[in-house]
Amino acid sequence: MTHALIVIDVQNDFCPGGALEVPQGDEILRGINALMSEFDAVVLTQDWHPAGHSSFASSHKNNTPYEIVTMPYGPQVLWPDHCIQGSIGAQFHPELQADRADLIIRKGYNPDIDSYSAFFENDHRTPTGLEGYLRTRGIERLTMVGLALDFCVNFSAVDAAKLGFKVDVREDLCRAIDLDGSLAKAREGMRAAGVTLA
Ligand code: VGL
Ligand code: ZN
Repeated sequence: MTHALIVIDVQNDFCPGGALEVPQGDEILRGINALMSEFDAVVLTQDWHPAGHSSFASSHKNNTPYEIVTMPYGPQVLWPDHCIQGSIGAQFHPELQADRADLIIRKGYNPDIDSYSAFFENDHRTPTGLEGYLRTRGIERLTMVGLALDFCVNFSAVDAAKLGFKVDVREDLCRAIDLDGSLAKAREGMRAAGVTLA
């Protein structure tokens, strides 16, 4: 079975010292690099927001980071400004072997919709194109690693399973934000969708 490694958002802003740091986000770099040669394909995702993105608390008059607002497409956590297109924070962590990637897929570039998933924006309908790429390459099985386990890895894994891919999440090569129980909820949702947590 053709098997791809999907590396989610291993970018400076999600690592210690970054704008939206995920605790111990940099601990997974060596393990991810070591895994790359075992796969038929390696895909990296890159959170890639325009300045003033609607998911930033700074774009809303009366809100602060980590509050939840209702957007036309549903609830949305408001984040500190992060992964702004072209910024250092949006670059992959310098120790990630990004040269090994067959494809880099960017997401979150639509100013009005966030995109946690590598497959669909947060309206759960607008595709990023990743499904077509994987299918045309004959890829049926995905292993996911990266940041953050309870947001972008979670949404990507659930969407992939719903699309019919066989999905493993290597929890040891992920780190979580864990906002108000989001990690426990994410684990539950991934299991319910048929994702294997290893
Ligand atoms: C992410 C929050 C906002 C992630 C991206 O990569 O998990 N989280 N943007
Ligand atoms: Zn983001």
